Amino acid sequence: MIYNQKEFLLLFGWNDSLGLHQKNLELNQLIPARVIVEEKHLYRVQVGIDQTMYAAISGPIQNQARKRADYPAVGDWVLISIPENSERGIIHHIMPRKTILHRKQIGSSQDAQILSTNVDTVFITTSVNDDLNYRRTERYLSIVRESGAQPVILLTKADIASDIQKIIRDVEIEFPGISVYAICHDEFEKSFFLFDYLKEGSTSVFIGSSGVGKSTLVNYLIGRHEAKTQEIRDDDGKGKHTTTSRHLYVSTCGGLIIDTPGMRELQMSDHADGVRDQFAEIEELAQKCKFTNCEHQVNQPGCAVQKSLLDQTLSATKWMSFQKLKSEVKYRKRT
Ligand SMILES: Nc1nc2c(ncn2[C@@H]2O[C@H](COP(=O)(O)OP(=O)(O)OP(=O)(O)O)[C@@H](O)[C@H]2O)c(=O)[nH]1
Ligand SMILES: [Mg+2]
Ligand SMILES: [Zn+2]
Repeated sequence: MIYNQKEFLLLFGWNDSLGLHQKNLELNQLIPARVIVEEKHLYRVQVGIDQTMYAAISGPIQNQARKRADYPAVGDWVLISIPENSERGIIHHIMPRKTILHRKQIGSSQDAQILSTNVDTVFITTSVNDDLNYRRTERYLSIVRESGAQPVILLTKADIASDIQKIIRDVEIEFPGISVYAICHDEFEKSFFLFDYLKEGSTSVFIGSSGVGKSTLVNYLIGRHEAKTQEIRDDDGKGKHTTTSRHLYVSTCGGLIIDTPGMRELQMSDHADGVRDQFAEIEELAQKCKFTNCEHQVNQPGCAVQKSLLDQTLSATKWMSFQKLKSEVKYRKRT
C-alpha cells in the first residue's frame, strides 16, 4: 500500500515536466520511484516517504539496452509496476535525466560510468591534507561542468589546517567563479551554507577521493550513523575505500544527498567539452596569437599565451593543467 504519494513526490524532487512526460507516455498506471541504490542489475527504489523496495528492470529494457546509460542509475526517476503478491517491483521506463554525472570506466571498456543523475549540486570534496590537489580538482570541475550540475568546492578537515582562511582564498583565486567552503567534523552545525544547497526537492552529491570525509558529513546530514566511515591509512593519509556503492538519502535539511565511493582516478576521455568550457579563458587567449597554428611554446613570436604567462595574467599551474588535460583528451580520442 502506497501512502503519502504527493508528499513523497515533492520531497524527492518530482516535477510537472516529469508528470507531463508520464502522461504523454500513457503510463499513468505505473508508479514513479526514485533509484536510491544500485546493485548488480537490481535497484533499491524509493516509492513513498518511508517506503523502499527492490526493483528489477523489465525484459524490454534489458533487451534494448546497448550501453550503460540505457540502464537505471542512482538518482534516476523510473516508472515501476508492482506485481500482485510480489515484494519486488519491475522498472519499465527511465525518465529523462535533468543532469548526468559520468566518467569513463576504468579498464578497457569505454562505456561511460554514470556516477549519478538528476543532481543539482556536486560537492567536489577534498581534504586540506595532501589530498588537496588543484589539478585533480580541475578534473572534477571539468566532469561536473559537463554534467549540467552546479559545482561547489568543499574543503574538509579544516581542523588540520594551520590557516584555513588562506587555503580558501588560494582555492578561490585558482577557481574563479566557483563557491569554496571549508568544513570540519567538530563544527558541522556551523556550516549554514549547506542549507542554501540542500533545499527540499533538490539533489546533491559528494564526490572526491577516499577518506576525505564524505560519509562522515553524510551521516551528520541525515542525522544518524548509517553510512560506514573508517580512519585513513597512517602511512600515506589515503582512505581505505570504505564506501562501496552510491547511496541516496534524505537529509535533515530536506534536500536529497548522494554518498559515493572514493574515486581512484578520473579519466577524461569524453570530457572535451567540459575542458573547453573550463578553460575558455585560455582558448580565448589563444585566438589572439599572431599565428593561427601557434603552439604556444616559449619564444614563439606573437604568442598571447606566453605573453600572459610572462606578465602573470595567466597562472602557470592553470596553463599546465590545461595542457595535461588536452593531451589526455587527445590520447583518449585516438584509442
Ligand atoms: N580531522 C578530521 N577528520 C575527519 C573529519 N571528517 C572526517 N574525518 C575522518 O576521516 C576519516 C575518513 O572519513 P570517511 O567519512 O569514512 O571518508 P569517505 O570520504 O567517506 O571515504 P570513502 O568512503 O573511502 O570514499 C574518518 O576517520 C573520519 O573520522 C574532519 O573534519 N576532521
Ligand atoms: Mg565513504
Ligand atoms: Zn600562442
